Amino acid sequence: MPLIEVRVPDIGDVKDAGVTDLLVKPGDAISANQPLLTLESDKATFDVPSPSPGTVREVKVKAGDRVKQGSLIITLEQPGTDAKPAAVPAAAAAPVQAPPAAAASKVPAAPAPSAAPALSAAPAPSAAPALSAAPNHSAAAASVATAIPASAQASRGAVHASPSVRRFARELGADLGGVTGTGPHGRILHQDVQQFVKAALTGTAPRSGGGLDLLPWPSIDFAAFGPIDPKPLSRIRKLAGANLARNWAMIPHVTQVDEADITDLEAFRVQLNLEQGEDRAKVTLLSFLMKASVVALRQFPDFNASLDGDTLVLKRYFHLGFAADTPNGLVVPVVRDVDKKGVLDLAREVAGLAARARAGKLSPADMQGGCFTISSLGGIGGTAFTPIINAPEVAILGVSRSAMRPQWSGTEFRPRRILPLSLSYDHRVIDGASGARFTSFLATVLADVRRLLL
Ligand code: CAO
Repeated sequence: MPLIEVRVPDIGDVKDAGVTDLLVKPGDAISANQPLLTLESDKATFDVPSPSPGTVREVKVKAGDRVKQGSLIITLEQPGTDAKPAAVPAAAAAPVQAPPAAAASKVPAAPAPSAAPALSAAPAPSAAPALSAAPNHSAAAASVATAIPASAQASRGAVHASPSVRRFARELGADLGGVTGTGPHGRILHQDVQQFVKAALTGTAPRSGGGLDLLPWPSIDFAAFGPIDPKPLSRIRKLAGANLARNWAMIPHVTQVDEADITDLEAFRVQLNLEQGEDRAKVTLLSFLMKASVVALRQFPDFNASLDGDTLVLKRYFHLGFAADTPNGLVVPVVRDVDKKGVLDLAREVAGLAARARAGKLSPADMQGGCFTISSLGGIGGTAFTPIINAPEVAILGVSRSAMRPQWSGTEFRPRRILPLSLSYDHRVIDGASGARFTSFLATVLADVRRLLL
């Protein structure tokens, strides 16, 4: 039987990742593309699939190990004649989850991993930038995380806990540095984390006085009021929720609303679509919004930036994320170099990325390197909303449904198509006046497509 060595494939700009779950063991007969293990970095969680069918001979990693591209995962016996082990990277990693923070990174875009057989049943919601309500866990997490003084957390040193306990603590936002382990040799157990969270939520844990000092999350027996159906949050939603809660709590954001007259733009877009051939993707407003956003980002460079401590990192590239609704939650694919692409190219790329997002086939690289995000709910409805900034970006543009409205021209009311804009921005970086100037400028660009050329 030929023996192959299966190694961690190209995982984009993720330097190393922890093994959270081993999904196979020696002796298992596995099929091509079957997930072998789950890796988790600070940006994403991935299943690493098998490149081919066979029988697992040895598993070379264990839960809790750190691995990087090229690390040996398993040896695999393949049907056939005897041969020396050959090294084979696993099939491209299939993202299970990439938190919002993954959508923009300080590191320039990594090359996309080779075409990924789609393995994970779940698509890769990298972000839910505009959700306005954080899941319960995340809200609880904020309380827990702030209940323990940072100095106390730092002084604890290395903690002893199994990966499942570490994951449990992460999901609850509990810092293990503050948990007292009651297991052998001070090992932290599940119940220790539960106890820690309870203490934090009931206000009996030590406090620094500098935290959010929130009320404990209400604990209610809902079944006492009627029949209920408990539905556990998916792992994706819990991780994305934790990122949303952090972004919501840590970024002092303001949402500026405005309106753009897109009557002429819409006429041009409809005309373009009438002319389009079979091979061309339908041009939606989103492509124009991307182009217009680049014009505005050039005009207001502080919006095309990230905060790094006390430094504002201004970016000279224009990679734009867009929130895409998928059956398993939101993802934010990133279109690179929007400034260098035409509206038709963008339409094709957005359609391709959105289709892959819905099929769960986005790679980590597809969701990295973003500078600014557009969350368009225009196809669905609404008049305004408050998008949550996709950290470490400093602004996000929310777009609601356009509608025909009477506009006063000075002498008469005229029917015009009006598009509502909702821009959330980080007030540490952007002043209110700049926020209003940005949306006003954007509205001017959208009102006259010729300005896209400038
Ligand atoms: N006003 C009115 N109609 C709009 C519109 C707007 N602002 N934006 C899009 N539409 C129309 C489109 O023209 C299209 O109409 P037709 O089918 O008649 O041509 C229809 O709505 C559907 O468009 P679409 O959604 O297929 O295409 P899109 O390029 O506008 O959007 C994508 C692509 C991937 C962004 C979108 O499908 C999607 O997933 N949107 C949801 C994003 C989301 O959930 N954001 C919230 C995130 S935070 O909670």
